[in-house]
Amino acid sequence: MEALTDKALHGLAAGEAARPENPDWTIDQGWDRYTEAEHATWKTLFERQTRLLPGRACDEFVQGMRDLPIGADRIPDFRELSDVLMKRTGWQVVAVPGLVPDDVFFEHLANRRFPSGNFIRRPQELDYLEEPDVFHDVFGHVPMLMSPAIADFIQAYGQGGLRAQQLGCLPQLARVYWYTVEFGLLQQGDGLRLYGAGIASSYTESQFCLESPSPNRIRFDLERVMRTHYRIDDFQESYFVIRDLDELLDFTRIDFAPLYDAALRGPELQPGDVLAQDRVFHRGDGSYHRQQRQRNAA
Ligand code: HBI
Ligand code: FE
Repeated sequence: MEALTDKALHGLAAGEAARPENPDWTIDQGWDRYTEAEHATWKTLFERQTRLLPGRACDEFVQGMRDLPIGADRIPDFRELSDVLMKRTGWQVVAVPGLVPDDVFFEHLANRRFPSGNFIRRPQELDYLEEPDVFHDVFGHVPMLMSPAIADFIQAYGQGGLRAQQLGCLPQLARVYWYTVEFGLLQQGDGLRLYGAGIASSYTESQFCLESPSPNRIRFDLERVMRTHYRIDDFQESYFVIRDLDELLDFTRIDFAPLYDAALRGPELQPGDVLAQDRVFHRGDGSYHRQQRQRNAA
């Protein structure tokens, strides 16, 4: 009974019948079809998130946002975003209905096309949804695609993803994406800042990731991150910190295959684990997730 679950499903989650005609899963954004209510939802999200980002988002994010045609009043038009992105880093934004199959996702990224959900979340789910909508994809990801380092890194992830699938190491590579592009922190002159799209587009987690005493903040190490499970249902228990965005460029040059071997040999780590060899910026007290576990047990 659909009414009982009250879940709107998109993309891959909506089932085979919802699969678009195009084999690459792209659709028309349908910009003219957004309703006033949908533009208003965008505005609510945009305004409250924009207030939070000074002092939290890294300089590249703020600058990217400033240089793009992204504002409060309307959901951005992907054609206008692509015009600006193309000139800066050679990327485009293409519309998809939501999550797409892994190989389709990688193929787009390898060709510098960023697949963005065209739908927007409903007012009753402003704070959390698992599916990537236009607010997460455009507000969270597109400003960072103005950075040459991230632009090259995400393309390399797409190329690496196709290879990792063949090698059977997709989980290991997906963790790298998760702990960088989605939930990454970096060191800036004046302290830690966020650059990951999952946190940049989240009202609650953009505060939690930097200010809560609960999560670990640990210096990024590629092989270590490849072994670390992540959470998709709640705030992260650990965030990984890179020195600056150029550090990501190192990973576009290396051969991942030997690293996969090392990662597969080492033990799998739980999201909250801290190791003796970790360089720890902040050792989390774990209070938030402990409370969550108690609540779930009650
Ligand atoms: N599809 N639209 C979309 N967005 C994603 O972030 C995405 C996806 N399909 C697969 C996927 N991510 C990941 O699970 C891969 O990065 C492994
Ligand atoms: Fe994302």
